[in-house]
Amino acid sequence: MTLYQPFLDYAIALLKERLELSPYPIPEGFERKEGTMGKGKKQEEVVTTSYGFQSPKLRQIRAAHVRGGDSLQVLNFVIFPQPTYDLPFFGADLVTLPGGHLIALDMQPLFHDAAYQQKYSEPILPIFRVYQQHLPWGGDFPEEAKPFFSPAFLWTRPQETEVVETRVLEAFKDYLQAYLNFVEKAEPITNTQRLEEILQAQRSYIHYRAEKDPARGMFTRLYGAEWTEEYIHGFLFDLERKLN
Ligand code: DBV
Repeated sequence: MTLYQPFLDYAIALLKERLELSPYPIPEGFERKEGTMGKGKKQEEVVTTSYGFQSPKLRQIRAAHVRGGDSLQVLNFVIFPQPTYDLPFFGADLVTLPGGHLIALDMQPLFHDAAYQQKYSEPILPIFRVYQQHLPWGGDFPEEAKPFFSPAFLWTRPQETEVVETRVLEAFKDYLQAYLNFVEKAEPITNTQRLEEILQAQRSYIHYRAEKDPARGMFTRLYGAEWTEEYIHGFLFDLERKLN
């Protein structure tokens, strides 16, 4: 069992229980990829597996799971709603590197006005506050990424693996449940101007994430530039291509 497997198992089970789930296509060659990291005795097999689902309100639910031994584990799990809803993105970036753990968990907002925050951030703040007591702010992160996070952004760098296995897992479960409550309640947007704004906000989020993907370096070293760019634009952040 690897560190983030219980997160993935929980998420898939909960999604199946609460949504009308169907598969989301994973382009050929990206379901599973193997490579090696390091040299000599320190060489380590690294396996990346991908998961994709969709539901009537959620355009793409996808996960990338990287397993490369105790000092390289990643679960990047994102939900992209249909752009006919004003729902935020569910974003989890759970990363373990030789230097330690790095946890980002949020309902990433499309807008920052008071009404939007009241609808999609305030209900999460009580959960956020509970976990924040034990999962302190993780410090510096890219200034230009700030517009993409909500006031309930849980950003932390736990020292202990046990904290990831317990509190971070609990936080992940609570955030995902709360997100699915939003999904359940969401009504389609009909105002054409609002629909245009939603699409614009989705595009700019996905463009940013594809452009600045912090995993680009790691994937390029493991699997080469061609595979990596195709994985990023053809699966991880694929909205632009799907609109064409
Ligand atoms: N991050 C991804 C995807 C990953 C992934 C698709 C499949 O968006 C992994 C893999 N994140 C990943 C890795 C690292 C980080 C770091 C491997 C470590 C990079 C390194 O140190 O070599 C949140 N993720 C980070 C960082 C932040 C985030 C702030 C550290 C700072 C940095 O290196 O940029 N999640 C990340 C982010 C957004 C988000 C910037 C923006 C909207 O949702």
